[in-house]
Amino acid sequence: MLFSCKTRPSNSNPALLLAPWFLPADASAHGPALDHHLLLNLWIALALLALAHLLLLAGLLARRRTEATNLWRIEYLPLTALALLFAFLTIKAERIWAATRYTGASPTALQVEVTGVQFAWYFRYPGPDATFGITRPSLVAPGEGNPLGLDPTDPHSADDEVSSELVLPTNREVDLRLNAQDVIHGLSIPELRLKQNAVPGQTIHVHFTPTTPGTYAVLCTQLCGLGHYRMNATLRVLPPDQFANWLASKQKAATP
Ligand SMILES: [Cu+2]
Repeated sequence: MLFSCKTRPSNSNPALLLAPWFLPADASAHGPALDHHLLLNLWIALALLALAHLLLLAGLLARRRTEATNLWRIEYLPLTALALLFAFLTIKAERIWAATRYTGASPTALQVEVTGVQFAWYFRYPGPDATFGITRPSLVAPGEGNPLGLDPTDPHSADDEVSSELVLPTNREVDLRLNAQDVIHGLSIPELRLKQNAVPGQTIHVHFTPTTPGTYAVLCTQLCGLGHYRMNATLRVLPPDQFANWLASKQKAATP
């Protein structure tokens, strides 16, 4: 299935051939800081490239000198400055990234479980009891409508909602817990500036706040098997009232 993604231009407009040169639209609260840091890295790399060529030219034109004191000035000082610059960029990048990964979500964040399986994504909402029901690998039966192996004897699983599309409200923090059933999959939502592997046997949390309503592609970025190319899903970011209506309609449909 091909996605229609609001933020990605269609190929029918020749003026948009340059579109791949730009970043996708930003739809999450942490995105602008990441974009800013990426641009800072690119500008610094460009400046260093220009400086290196100027120094190379100056070195070719200058008369050759062999004094040992020059070694500090032309070699060790720039090396030290570069090491400090790259350390600063790395620490800043790590902090921006860690904010979505290691700091922990607020207790009021919306809980959503994401499971990667060859070759689909499933999204589970805990329901009114706010607790995910137990899943068992032996109960996994996609053909019978139980792709995650929900245990029907666990009372918490009765109100769990499993969906093949990810639907989230705007301006509310989301705590995603990532699982994989078989091999390593890579959850990627470019517009949310989100990319995290889903690893079998582990539950990995990432948290973020969607800001812009729209329809976005959910991709798999790990080569996870022959059907990897078709492992994708849709994310819909809705205003809070529309999200509440969507969730209520899912729950109503599930009630016998
Ligand atoms: Cu995959």
